Amino acid sequence: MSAITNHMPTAELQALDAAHHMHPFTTNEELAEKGARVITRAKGVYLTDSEGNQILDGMAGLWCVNIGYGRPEMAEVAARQMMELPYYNTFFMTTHVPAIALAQEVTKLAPEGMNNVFFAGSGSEANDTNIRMVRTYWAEKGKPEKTHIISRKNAYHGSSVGSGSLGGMSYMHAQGGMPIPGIHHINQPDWWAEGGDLTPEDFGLQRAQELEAKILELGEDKVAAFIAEPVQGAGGVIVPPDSYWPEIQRICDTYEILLIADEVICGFGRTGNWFGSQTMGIRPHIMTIAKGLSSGYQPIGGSIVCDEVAQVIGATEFNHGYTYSGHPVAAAVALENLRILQEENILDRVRSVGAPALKAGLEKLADHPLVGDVSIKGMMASLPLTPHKESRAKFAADAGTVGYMCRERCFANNLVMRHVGDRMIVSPPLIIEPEDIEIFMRRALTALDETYAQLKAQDLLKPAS
Ligand code: PXG
Repeated sequence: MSAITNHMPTAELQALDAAHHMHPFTTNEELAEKGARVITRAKGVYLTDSEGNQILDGMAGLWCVNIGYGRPEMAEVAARQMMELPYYNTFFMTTHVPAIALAQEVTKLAPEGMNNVFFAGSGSEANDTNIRMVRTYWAEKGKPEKTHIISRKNAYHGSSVGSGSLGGMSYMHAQGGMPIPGIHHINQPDWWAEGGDLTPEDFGLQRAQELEAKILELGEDKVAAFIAEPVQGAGGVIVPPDSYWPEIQRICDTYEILLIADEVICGFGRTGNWFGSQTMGIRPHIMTIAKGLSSGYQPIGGSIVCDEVAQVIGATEFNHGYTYSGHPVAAAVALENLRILQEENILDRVRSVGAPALKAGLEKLADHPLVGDVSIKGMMASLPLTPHKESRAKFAADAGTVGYMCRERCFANNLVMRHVGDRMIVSPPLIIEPEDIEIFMRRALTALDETYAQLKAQDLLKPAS
């Protein structure tokens, strides 16, 4: 594959990038020292950088390019929609065909009784909508004190002030005055890291029962909702023990708490069903969507809302919305994405081919001395790295040191595998073929071997005491 030449030399691009472009979750020092990798194009599951390297994208961008890169139909639909109606809003009693059609299609795929969509431009925006929607719902039901929302530590729900407050990332809360009042975080169901000597089932129950304890502490009449990802994504692909979700569902039902399932990563096939809620057997009142809704080809998100909540919200004027709620080009592109997912039976293929091949490949990697476990649901997985498998030990080095080292070795081997702390994360496009999964595994194994050698050389293979 030859390098793209119709751009400046990489070093110049990197210098300009470092000079003017403020990146999310990045320091200037990193940008100036190493320079960002410049991605110039992509096809299928492969990215091409400005040096012509072909990189296997094991993250589907940021967990979003479910149908893979470079589908011409998506571009054609966008161009056609731009010619016909590039923009109009959905405020003040107006609408347009793409928003109508997408709302209909999304609700056809959603669980029964969830026949309503409020559109946003992203997952963060949609979760901000959810905060206001659940509080407005209870106020309209004559319970204005039901405002508190319970979430989980190490959850990710976005970066805006509202959604970042819902999230449970302490390093995000440390900046910019988060969390906003009325948001509470219970512990996550991460058995591998936090389960100690409990069985996964006992641990899952214990962590679910923290929700009940928090509701009782705050008062049932004060709690509006519980929000959670069916499977935590950015927190490290944490698949809860089987006992966890049934107990959470029981508690939400018992105390009349709205359940918000954040499906931004799990939605649209990632776990093998349309929604992670179906995979985990839960009945949410609201589902947050984004990412896989358009496979990242256009920015779009939203909230799928159950009939009861939508009726109450619609009975008043909900003073909320975004200029780009239901943007016609984004909606048309999302609709085309849903057509491709359905007509090409991509979810069936995930269940019968992709997920089993990914699981088999990762389980082989689990034989590597650094890999502690394989945590997997459908096409999202993580490999916790450890200096000692049997005791599930953490490294003596600062959390994330080893994960970062491994991520760098992956990058050097033309594989995108992100790290969260010392867990390696896998979330490829859903259309990845078994041959590419094999390439993934070969590159990952090389990266793990190189990381191991580096850790040995630097005497970092030590467990935390
Ligand atoms: N909810 C969940 C579950 C997410 O994963 C959001 C909401 C926010 O969506 P927007 O569209 O506002 O970004 C997300 C986003 C990572 C990473 O590195 C994950 C996300 C975003 C950026 C990076 O894992 N998830």
